[in-house]
Amino acid sequence: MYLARGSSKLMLKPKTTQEVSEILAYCNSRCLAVTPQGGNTGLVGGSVPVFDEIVLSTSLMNDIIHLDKASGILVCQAGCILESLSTYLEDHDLIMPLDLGAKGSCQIGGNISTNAGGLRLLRYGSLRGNVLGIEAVLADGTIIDCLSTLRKDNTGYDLKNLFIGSEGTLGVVTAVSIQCPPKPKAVNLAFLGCSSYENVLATYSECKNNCAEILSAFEMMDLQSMKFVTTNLGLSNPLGECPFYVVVETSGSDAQHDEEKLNKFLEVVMEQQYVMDGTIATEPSKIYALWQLRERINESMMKSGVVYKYDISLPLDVYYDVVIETRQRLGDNVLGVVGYGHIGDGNLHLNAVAPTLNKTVSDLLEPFVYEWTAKHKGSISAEHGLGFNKRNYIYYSKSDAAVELMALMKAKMDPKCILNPYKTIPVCKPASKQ
Ligand code: 2HG
Ligand code: ZN
Repeated sequence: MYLARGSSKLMLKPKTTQEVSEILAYCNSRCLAVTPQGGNTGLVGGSVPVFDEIVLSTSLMNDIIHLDKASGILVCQAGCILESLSTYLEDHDLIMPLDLGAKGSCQIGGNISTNAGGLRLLRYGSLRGNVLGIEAVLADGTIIDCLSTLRKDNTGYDLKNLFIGSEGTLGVVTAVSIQCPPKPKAVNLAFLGCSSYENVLATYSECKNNCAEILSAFEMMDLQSMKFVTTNLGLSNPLGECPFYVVVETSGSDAQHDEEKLNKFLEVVMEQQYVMDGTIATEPSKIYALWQLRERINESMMKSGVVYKYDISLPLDVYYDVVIETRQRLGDNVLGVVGYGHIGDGNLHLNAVAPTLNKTVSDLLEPFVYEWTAKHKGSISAEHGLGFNKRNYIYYSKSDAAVELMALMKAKMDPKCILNPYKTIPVCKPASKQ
């Protein structure tokens, strides 16, 4: 559901950090609001100019600055497209520590500004661990050079973490240094069908028992998700109809060793009847085709109308209950309620699909989903951020004191509130509009 539609009249496309600095210094002096924009692939309206904000696009800032092949540390400008970085690194036997469905157009600066999660977080951890340094420009044009390429640096406050995940509200990320893991020599994928959510969890436990050190992704999608990708995108389901599907990816350095481990795991889960059907892929084209089923769920639902999107973290024992309850609550008011996500990270994508925007549906969903999530000690935004659409719900996941401290930091770093106003922090207006 896209609640944020932009109406900016001006987009600036700087090429250098110096140009970003000059733009912001000017805008700050004139109280002109600015919305930083990368690939504009976010799902919470974080890169949308809500009123007449000037769009500051990083799309021309796409130079690779340096790669240290021995350490795998890459330094590049913020506008590099994630997939282009992956392609570049592959030639050096390295990979990016993150991978997302939007890789073809999202930019690394946007990934960092939103602390994007994605499909590899289970293996490599969040960007907060992989990003070693950041260069950012503050609202008044000051350039903060924290572009360290060191794995260890305990001097003072870790300022780079202020810019990671703050959605361009504290500064514009202009360059980044990131630790890139070696490219795995062997990748295997198992696409499995389970008869119940309990069996999905049992499969996950067995997978960790048997494949822990080679496990690179463990994703879940329910039958409703499968129906959307097959019906709306024409993708084919390699298995029979199962209530749940899981994607298990292993990445290692020894094909034979990895296959043995995966086979052992599959033997156990089939024998225990945790898994009712499955297929394995080692061929890159088959792996790609199977990943499409999971990666394109978001796109498939949009073809049916309006999608009400929730991206929540939950303890695994209640992870899928919210889908069942939401489905019961919405009944025939919607075309479907879909649950899928990065189950290995406790991150569920709960989506409700309706033919058009509908107040009855919105009222049934909110605050229900947020209250449910808070009651079960989850987060109302696991990986997509708050942006414009979710900023007012921050209180379901953070205390008043924490939000107050965030607002103080925002006020200190951007006193005129020119940087990405109306995003992340509840009620944040540019000085010119107050
Ligand atoms: C994914 O994991 C993305 O596919 C999109 O984060 C999630 O559609 C969504 O809500
Ligand atoms: Zn996701």
